[in-house]
Amino acid sequence: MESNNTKQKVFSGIQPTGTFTLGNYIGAVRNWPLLQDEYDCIYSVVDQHALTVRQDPATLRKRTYEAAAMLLASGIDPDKSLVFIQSHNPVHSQLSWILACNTQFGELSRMTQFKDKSAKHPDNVNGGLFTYPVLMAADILAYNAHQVPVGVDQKQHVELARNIAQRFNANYGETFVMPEALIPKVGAKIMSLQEPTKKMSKSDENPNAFILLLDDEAAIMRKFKRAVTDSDGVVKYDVENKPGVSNLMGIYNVFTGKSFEEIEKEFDGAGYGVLKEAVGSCVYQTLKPVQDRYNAILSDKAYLEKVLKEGSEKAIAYSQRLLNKVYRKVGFVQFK
Ligand code: ATP
Ligand code: LTN
Repeated sequence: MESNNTKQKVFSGIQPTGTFTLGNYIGAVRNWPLLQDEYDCIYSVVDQHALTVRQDPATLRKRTYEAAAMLLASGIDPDKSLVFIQSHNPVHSQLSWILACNTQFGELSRMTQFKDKSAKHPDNVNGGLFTYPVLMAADILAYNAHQVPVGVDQKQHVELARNIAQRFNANYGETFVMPEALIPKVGAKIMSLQEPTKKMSKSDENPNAFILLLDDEAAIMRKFKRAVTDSDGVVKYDVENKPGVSNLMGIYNVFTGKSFEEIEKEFDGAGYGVLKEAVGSCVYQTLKPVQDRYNAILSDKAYLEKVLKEGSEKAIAYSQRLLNKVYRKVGFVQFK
């Protein structure tokens, strides 16, 4: 990433809370490499965000490397984009404090992810979980990112980042670019294979509910075979009345490029078993090369560490300048 060119910036992050799911891939990660020619892209493994839920330290460390390897395996090219670990750049937390002082308690209380996660972990409703979206706003605003490619569940957080940026700009003068959520037209919310009205999530207790990017062929085929559909046996795209079948069709559409009409025709009279097998097989075909690249990258720790080091050095240099500007604007005495 060259800091002196005029390309707009893209920022996105993913938590190292487990192996990525097909939902993470379709809704977010798969789209990230597609932006690297048009934009200066900055992608981060957001380990600080992961800490809002209790983590085993050794597992978190391992998953952080794995997440970085998966980003590279998915097509992010470190010669074009920055890939780094969030905690390696202190600017995120430094900016986060300033932004927190410009965010209202009421705004944070309205965040649905906070409500969901505090209901899920009632014994650990910590301050970090509450201020999570402020750190996310800092991630985005620290690079003056124009576009933030995410799944639809993160739209509310990006909107909050916009509100914070707008408020700061109004109080202190033009400082931050107004970021926009870049949400894919299809696949912005891949549903659980077991409860198709719920988002597919890597932290689901039922492993049949999600496809992991590292699942082998047998696991992929088995999970699709067991996917919950309905009883009328007609392959038709109707999210409201046929959420399970529509979810499978959405996945098939993303990987084959076939329209819903074409898919309906292809499986006319065939029944769900045939559809499930076709979906499983195209998912496996797509994931196999990603898995192979992932294994190669993960086994070359020196390469991975080099990429992450270079990524964080550039990320620090870029965001530090913005932080200096923010410090000046709010009235902090310059450190000499
Ligand atoms: P967790 O289950 O630990 O809360 P998660 O699976 O929701 O995690 P995140 O790390 O929070 O994953 O999300 C990374 C990116 O993947 C975000 O941009 C998010 O919008 C996207 N994403 C997550 N789940 C889905 C899904 N089911 N469909 C589409 N996009 C998704
Ligand atoms: N909150 C996001 C992860 C995330 C992110 C970001 C996404 C942290 N910081 C900045 C986009 C931009 C999530 O839970 N998926």
